[in-house]
Amino acid sequence: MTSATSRPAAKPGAPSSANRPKPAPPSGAPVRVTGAQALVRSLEAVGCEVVFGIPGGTILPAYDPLLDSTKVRHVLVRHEQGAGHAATGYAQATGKVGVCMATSGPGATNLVTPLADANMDSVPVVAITGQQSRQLIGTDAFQEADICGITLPITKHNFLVTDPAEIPRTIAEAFHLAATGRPGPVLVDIPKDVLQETTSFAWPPEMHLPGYRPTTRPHGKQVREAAKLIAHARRPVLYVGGGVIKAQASAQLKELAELTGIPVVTTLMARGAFPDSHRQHLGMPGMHGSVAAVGALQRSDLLITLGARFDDRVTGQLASFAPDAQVVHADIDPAEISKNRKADVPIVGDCKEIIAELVTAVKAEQERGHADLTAWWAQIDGWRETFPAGYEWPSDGTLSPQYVIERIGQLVGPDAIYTAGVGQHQMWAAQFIKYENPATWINSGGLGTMGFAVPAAMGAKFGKPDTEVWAIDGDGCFQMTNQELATCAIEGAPIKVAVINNGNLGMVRQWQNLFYAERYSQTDLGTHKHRIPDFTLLAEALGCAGLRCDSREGVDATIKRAMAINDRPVVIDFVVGKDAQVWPMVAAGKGNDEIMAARGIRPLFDEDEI
Ligand SMILES: Cc1cc2nc3c(=O)[nH]c(=O)nc-3n(C[C@H](O)[C@H](O)[C@H](O)COP(=O)(O)OP(=O)(O)OC[C@H]3O[C@@H](n4cnc5c(N)ncnc54)[C@H](O)[C@@H]3O)c2cc1C
Ligand SMILES: Cc1ncc(C[n+]2csc(CCOP(=O)(O)OP(=O)(O)O)c2C)c(N)n1
Repeated sequence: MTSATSRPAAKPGAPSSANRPKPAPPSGAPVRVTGAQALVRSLEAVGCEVVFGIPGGTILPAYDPLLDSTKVRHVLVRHEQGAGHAATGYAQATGKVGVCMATSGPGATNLVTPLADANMDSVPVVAITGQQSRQLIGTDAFQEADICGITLPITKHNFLVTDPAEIPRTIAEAFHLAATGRPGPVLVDIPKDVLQETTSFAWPPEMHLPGYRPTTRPHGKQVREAAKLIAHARRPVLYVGGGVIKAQASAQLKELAELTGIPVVTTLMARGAFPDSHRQHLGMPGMHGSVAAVGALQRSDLLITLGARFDDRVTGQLASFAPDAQVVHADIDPAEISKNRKADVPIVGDCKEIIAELVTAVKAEQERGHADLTAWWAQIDGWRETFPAGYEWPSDGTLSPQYVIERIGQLVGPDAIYTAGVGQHQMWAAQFIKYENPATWINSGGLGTMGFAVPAAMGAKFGKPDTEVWAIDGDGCFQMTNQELATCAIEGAPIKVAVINNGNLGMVRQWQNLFYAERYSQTDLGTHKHRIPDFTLLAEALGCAGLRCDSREGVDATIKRAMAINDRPVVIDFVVGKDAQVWPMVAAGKGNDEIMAARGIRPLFDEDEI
């Protein structure tokens, strides 16, 4: 939980200039407007460019003035879950706040999954929901749901607005809360009669967020302590997380890494924060991480943890994780520090500022000498040589899913944005596409939300219309949210979707293969046997181009055909084998020492190797 998760303060406090939103038009003397008009004007004033949503009874008053806005574009999605993930994709691609809107009751509850998803992955999203009129709240009125109560544990903050005069301030605060400190989702619930009532509107409003002062500048003493450890550690690792991308600190990270020569690992949420082509990059740690990344963390004597949160998919069994390592932990959210692993040197602040200050402090420390990392690199290079990333071609002659994903990465290149669903295809997209730039890999890490890829790609495309956007999806995931392709086709978002169609809920099947004696309970989707649905026909029906490929020879030509179609979205049905597995793997609940480089090889690390 973030430290900022609390109910809004009831009493106004003294506004601070740091808290005040940047002045933006319209400004000047108050004007008489409806609450709905105040909402749209406020969205314009905070710089909101696009809202993903669906109208309905209680939010309808807001949709009327939205029709006249020349600054805010509304994208009519097909399902509110799509609106929420699109807002997340937009936010992850642009670094700005993503916005979604829904009516009360089912519209609002359909946003619950994307809000939980954004909360887990620290994504700045503002959700605006209609609510039943004030006098009906608590009466089980039509489409009434206590969305503030429901989303309290899965938002950074939420508001129920009971006075139309409060709308500008609430929107300003919602955007400020979503984007600052540890980013996260904020929900603003507005009763219908509050939207209809007349009020006066003036911008900028004064914000009242007493107690909300995220620390961005690190403490100098802690930075110097960390620098001392960094300069003298013999087996250090830069353990880089999604916070480095949120802080837009890739340049600072590269400087620190090159200054110290320390190996770098990037979590699933940090792929792209450090170039994959860089010699010091060992890849992803964790359950499906590279052997070198897992090994380096495990044998490290110092983890320099930057915007990462010691997630269980990374640590494996916590008690045996990196047993000899001291820990420097830098995070903007103090609640993360020592949450899972005790920090020896905690540093609270923004990663950009922290890393920049670390560079200065390490330079000063290095003048007094520093450790030789030659032996450490020799050990790491040994792992890299013995266990390079790779995969075997299926023996039954079917198409290799890893090959398809690898070729997409190679042909489309590192300037594109890639999104993924959840499952085997997601892990292969993390392993076999080479990321060189931050914010080019967008996925659902913390919640692991199937169906994320297509709507997130749609949101990313609206945020970055000139960038090629590819959704790498599974056939299971695709069947959860593919209807947003109709939105993409109608609204002009020509994304590409590569459905890695193995006919199965592949990741679950892999676990059944390994841990449930090959008893495949309810994981065969039947798509291979019956071609139901036929993804190419479905694509055409949704206004997209539909392509199919089931042979190695056809892969490059099909990807190139898709790249050449830019007047509508493209769906490629890549029919692949069902038996491919994601390797390496640390089984759930096991220690990282038991990493399996491939089936049957365990444990990897012997005592005498330490
Ligand atoms: C099927 C599946 C398999 C997975 N396997 C793996 C795996 O093998 N390896 C792996 O790494 N993950 C894996 N994951 C993802 C995993 O569940 C976690 O989502 C992920 O490891 C968390 O990444 P992170 O530690 O970088 O934290 P994030 O969730 O990205 O959190 C970012 C941290 O940075 C902080 N922060 C935010 N902004 C700033 C700022 N400006 N300055 C400083 N700090 C900031 C936040 O407070 C937070 O603590 C898997 C997920 C799925 C669905
Ligand atoms: C909404 C949701 N339901 C269930 C799961 C559990 N789950 C994780 S991966 C997976 C299978 C995904 O199948 P598919 O999309 O075909 O991808 P593949 O693993 O085959 O690449 C399932 C069911 C989940 N993560 N999210």
